[in-house]
Amino acid sequence: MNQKIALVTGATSGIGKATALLLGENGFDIIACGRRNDRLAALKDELNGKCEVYSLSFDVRDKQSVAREIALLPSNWSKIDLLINNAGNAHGLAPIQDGDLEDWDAMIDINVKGLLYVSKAVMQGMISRGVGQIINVGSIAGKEVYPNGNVYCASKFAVDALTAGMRRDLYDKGIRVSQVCPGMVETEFGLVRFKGDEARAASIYTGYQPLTAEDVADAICYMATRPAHVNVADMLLLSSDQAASTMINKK
Ligand code: NDP
Ligand code: 8X3
Repeated sequence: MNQKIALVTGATSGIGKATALLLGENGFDIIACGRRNDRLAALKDELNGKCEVYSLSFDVRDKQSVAREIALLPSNWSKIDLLINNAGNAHGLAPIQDGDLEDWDAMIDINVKGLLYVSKAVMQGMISRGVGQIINVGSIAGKEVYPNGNVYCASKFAVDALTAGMRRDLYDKGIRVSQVCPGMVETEFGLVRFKGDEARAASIYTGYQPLTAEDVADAICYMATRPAHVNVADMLLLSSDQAASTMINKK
């Protein structure tokens, strides 16, 4: 095994998958998390020969399952050095008065409570060892609210607040806490937000050059490979064609 272990949530797709692949090529063994087992198996195959991979399948909304799966890690996988809290999505894009309660629950339960459940389960070991790093995947949506973004933006503002709060509570315990906040990234995010409507999902990435999942993984890998005395606390990462949430230079 390599020397360091990274647990990546949402490793079955998009930013999480790209991050698991890149960290796996840069000195980390990977605990890959997600609900889709076929994709976890495919990721393990892709990383074969580059690093060791342990797959964990759970829904981050299920606090018992999160705690159990992480507590039951074999001893050679239990000393997690790096946690990437990436699992999350937007569900819907509607004015607040038309919002769907199921969508609201999903965004709060996955993006906020799920991040908390996973962090709680992982940070105990980091605290007892006096070392660790947690990188949360926030968003430009956690820096500025855009029309119809209401609850998704609130969930990412919560990630922004939790990142700051976790850093304040954990910095004197040897744990670096930070966040990367991407703008538009072409992943399955649009498909999830628009409930499988491929044309609508594609439309948010056309006419300009969005970020790729690999661009965000590159930023995360940079943050994760700084010397121990350096914490890249907060990184806003935008496509050069994007200046703000609602400012995209479409040609
Ligand atoms: P994807 O839809 O491609 O990936 C989402 C990942 O989250 C999947 O691996 C999915 O795995 C996992 N996930 C979703 N719900 C759950 C759940 N209930 N339990 C466990 N895992 C879950 O989107 P992105 O890669 O774009 O999104 C990753 C993160 O980046 C999110 O936090 C998102 O908010 C953030 N982000 C995305 C941006 C973008 O424009 N794409 C911009 C800024 C931030 P599975 O379904 O297998 O469980
Ligand atoms: C994803 C970016 O602008 O679609 O967090 O909310 S945005």
